[in-house]
Amino acid sequence: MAISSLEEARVQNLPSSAYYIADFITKEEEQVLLSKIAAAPKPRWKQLSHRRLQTWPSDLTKSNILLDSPLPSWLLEPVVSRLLSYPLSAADSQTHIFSDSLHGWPNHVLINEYNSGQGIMPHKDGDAYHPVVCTVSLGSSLTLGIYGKTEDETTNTEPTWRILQEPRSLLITTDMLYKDYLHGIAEITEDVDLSPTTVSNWDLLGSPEDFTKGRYERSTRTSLTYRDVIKVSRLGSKFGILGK
Ligand SMILES: O=C(O)CCC(=O)C(=O)O
Repeated sequence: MAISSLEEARVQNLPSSAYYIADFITKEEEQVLLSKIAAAPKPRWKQLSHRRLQTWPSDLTKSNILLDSPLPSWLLEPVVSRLLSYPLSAADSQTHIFSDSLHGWPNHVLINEYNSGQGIMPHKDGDAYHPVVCTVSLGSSLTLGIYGKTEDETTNTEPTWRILQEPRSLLITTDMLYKDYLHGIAEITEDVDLSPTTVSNWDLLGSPEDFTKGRYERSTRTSLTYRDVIKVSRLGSKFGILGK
């Protein structure tokens, strides 16, 4: 989707803020990313009970410190340069989504692979990161659930809102949505009850015709989540911070 500022991609009907850009990358770029991910040495994958995970450039230490190391070029181009090229608003062409983060761009990427039926429990991403997550989806669509609070301030067990993420799309979550709400992916093989009233970003979808039956059968979906880790150690390896 060609946009001149992120404001045009803002997801309405959600706590602030989420932005959704369909066709953020091309099919060819999606294939290159999938082949780079597949080519990573096997020990790069961490098998979790309901998904598998690669962490680039490395895991954080127990104190949430990133040992300084650049992201590989295939994770930077084209995703990061394209991401930073979108102004936040048309009125200010100099300010992008990472302008007020400490390092000014993402320094960390988690790659999650979900087979059909797999997902991730509702959670918050916490304060190790600047409160912006940029997610590029590959391979399959699925819905991300956002969990609101009930009147007695407990978290709902069912998602209050759902964001449909198509392959090649970019989703940015930030502000209150990042800090105050849980997000998760249900462990189901098919997303159902999909419609303009039940999907928050329906108006921004690239291929709404794929969902007109109101259902979508999932296949393997891979996500790349880009974040800026706040604490970075340039001396980490020298002084043995790793593992402490
Ligand atoms: O795969 C996704 O889109 C969500 C991943 C996620 O929730 C996380 O890494 O914290």
